[in-house]
Amino acid sequence: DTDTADKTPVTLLGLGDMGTALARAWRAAGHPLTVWNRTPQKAGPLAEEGARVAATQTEAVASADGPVILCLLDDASVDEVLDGADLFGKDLVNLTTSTPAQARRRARWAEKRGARLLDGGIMAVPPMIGRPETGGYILYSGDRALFERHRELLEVPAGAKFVGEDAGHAALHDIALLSAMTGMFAGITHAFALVHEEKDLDRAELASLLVEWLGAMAGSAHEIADQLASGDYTEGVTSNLAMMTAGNDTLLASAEDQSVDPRLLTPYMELMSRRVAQGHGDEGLAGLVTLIRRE
Ligand code: FVH
Repeated sequence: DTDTADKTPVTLLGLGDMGTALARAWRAAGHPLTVWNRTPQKAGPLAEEGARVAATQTEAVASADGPVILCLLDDASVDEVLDGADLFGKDLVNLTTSTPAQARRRARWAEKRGARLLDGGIMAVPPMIGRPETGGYILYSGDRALFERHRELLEVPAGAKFVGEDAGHAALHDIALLSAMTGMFAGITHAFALVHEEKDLDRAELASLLVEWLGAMAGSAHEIADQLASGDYTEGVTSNLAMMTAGNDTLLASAEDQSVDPRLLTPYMELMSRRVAQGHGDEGLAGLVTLIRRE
């Protein structure tokens, strides 16, 4: 790959699995690339592919003519790496996974040092980077002007979605999506446990059915969002809590019959029953949100 004169130069700190994938995507798109990693050996293959390897992180930042991308393990490693670097006038894009509070603190921290900051949450795994057909994307929040200025470059590794000027909002969306995914994985685990001892049951077929069913049911997120927005938790309800709670008994009886511990499901089922006991059996799922909020 060769540099393309009209492409914005990129400086990338952190060459773990994700950092390396990002680096390769920018190189492949012709962006002049400077890299730095704490363990210098990891930069070797990228140097052979045409990247410039900075001797220190401070030198990498000082010489940056374009955005400085951080892709490190965690928020503490960002502190460690940027400690002592002169950030005045620099454009920082932090793709290190952070909590929303850490992202907001980082934005204030950057502002005090005269830098602009975009926070990013990567919704992709390394093999999806640089391959738009896989549907990966990166969520960004913070400095909107910075996002617009570098949009073309940010769209190289994966789709780029700006989710707001509150610096914590990319991380908050990232964590919300990962949390929902965790619940989905719990459900899939329970489903496979139910069939675990069945000799003549095709797991691959069950997997296909799960993918189809979960995809169809995920649309209920829109119903919940509409109900939360209007405050009317009965709005547009297709399956109400009373009906679903009655169905839960069948799910639990089946788990018992199939010798499966139902602990992945019962906390959620208990919330549903509590809401019904409060007299809200005609509602959809939105009311459960209020039950798990800590006042
Ligand atoms: N890999 C993935 O599937 C996920 C997908 C979603 C987003 N994450 C986040 O991306 C960040 C980087 O992840 P990664 O996959 O590149 O992680 P590692 O391969 O473990 O590399 C970690 C890099 O961080 C460097 N590092 C760690 N601690 C320090 C420190 N104290 N000072 C300086 N650098 C540090 C490490 O350096 P080295 O060990 O090679 O010297 C790596 O470059 C992450 O936030 C994920 O949550 C990836």
